[in-house]
Amino acid sequence: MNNKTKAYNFPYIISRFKVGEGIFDIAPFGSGHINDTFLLKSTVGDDYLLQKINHFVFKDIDGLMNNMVYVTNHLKQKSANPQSEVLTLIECKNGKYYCQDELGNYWRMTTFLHNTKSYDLVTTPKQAHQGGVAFGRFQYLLCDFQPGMLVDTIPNFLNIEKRLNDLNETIRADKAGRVESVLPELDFLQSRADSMNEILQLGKAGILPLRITHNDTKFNNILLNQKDEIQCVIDLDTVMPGYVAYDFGDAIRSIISTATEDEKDLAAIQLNIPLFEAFTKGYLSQTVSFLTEPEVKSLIKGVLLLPYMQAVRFLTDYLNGDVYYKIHFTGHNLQRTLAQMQLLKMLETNKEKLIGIIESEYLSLK
Ligand code: ADP
Ligand code: GN1
Ligand code: MG
Repeated sequence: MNNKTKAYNFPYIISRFKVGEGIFDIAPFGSGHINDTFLLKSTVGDDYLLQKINHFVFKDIDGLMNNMVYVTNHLKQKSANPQSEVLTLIECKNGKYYCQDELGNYWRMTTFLHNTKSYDLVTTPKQAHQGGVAFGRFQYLLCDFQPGMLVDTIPNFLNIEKRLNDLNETIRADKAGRVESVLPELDFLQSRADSMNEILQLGKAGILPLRITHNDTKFNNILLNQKDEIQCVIDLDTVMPGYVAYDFGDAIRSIISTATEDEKDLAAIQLNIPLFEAFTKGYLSQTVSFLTEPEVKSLIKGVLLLPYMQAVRFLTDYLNGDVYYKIHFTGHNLQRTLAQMQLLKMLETNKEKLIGIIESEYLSLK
């Protein structure tokens, strides 16, 4: 056991779930920034994934878990292989799908999907194409879902106006005394603030419809099988009403870059255009039947907005003293900010080329 696993009373936590009397090896798992994830490897039976849900980030755990139950049930009804293609929540002895430990932490468990991989960095067009199919199909399958069933697990999660207001408040408070050191970055973000409002405005004007979207389509939120084919969309914490361009843009943010989201060497952040093409082809193959023309036109806006919004969020957290995202060293959130800004610059330079790719893929499928 390392320090992280020693911190919790796992025998008690596991005993709250309907998983039988197994003996488990427990180890931290994955590279998510929000929840604490552990692999429970059984010496005798099934393996599970146990997660401590970040209660600082998700204030309404009951609402969050109800969303997850509704969404997974809906997806399972439509799947030929519901056990392996959709997350399976394990029920607790209290009849709910989450429980609390003696410290007040919230826990949930899913079956562990074997022989799957998630990637922090995409390297092949096949992976990118499968990512496009995965997130496009996810939106398609949720097209007929009753939006009123879902709560907003984080209100205004991808609302850029709100994110910029938060940044401005954080600058005023300057809790960590770091504002002086990031003035050029603040100028960079401020100079683009107006143009980043377009999706919100089109939404408010009724031109872009709200749909059920994933809202956290970083590539490591899908599991691919050993052949690098899509198996399962995971991390369903933020599935709620949103604009399709958000999902498209956040996936591209994590796919098109030749470096990871926190790359220190900014020169290493280049665009891998074939991966953009492959993702776009996969995504449109699943969504062309329902996307409106304004939505297709909005995709490029999402491609620019999501790295921008991520830079705003990382910088806000840096200025707040690193209270939201997990960090691995002092300055990690600033390094992430700089990498997202660099990616945005590259995307701005190549915007017309990317628009051309979206248009020609769309026309070829329509
Ligand atoms: P976070 O909110 O912290 O990002 P995730 O739900 O994305 O948490 O899980 C973190 C990582 O754990 C994922 O990137 C993936 O590698 C792995 N993972 C999550 N669920 C499963 C599962 N059911 N089976 C196998 N691996 C999983
Ligand atoms: C967080 O949980 P994870 O690591 O998949 C964050 C996303 C960010 C992402 C940046 C609930 O996602 O919004 O885009 O980090 N999730 C939440 O890597 O804030
Ligand atoms: Mg995740």
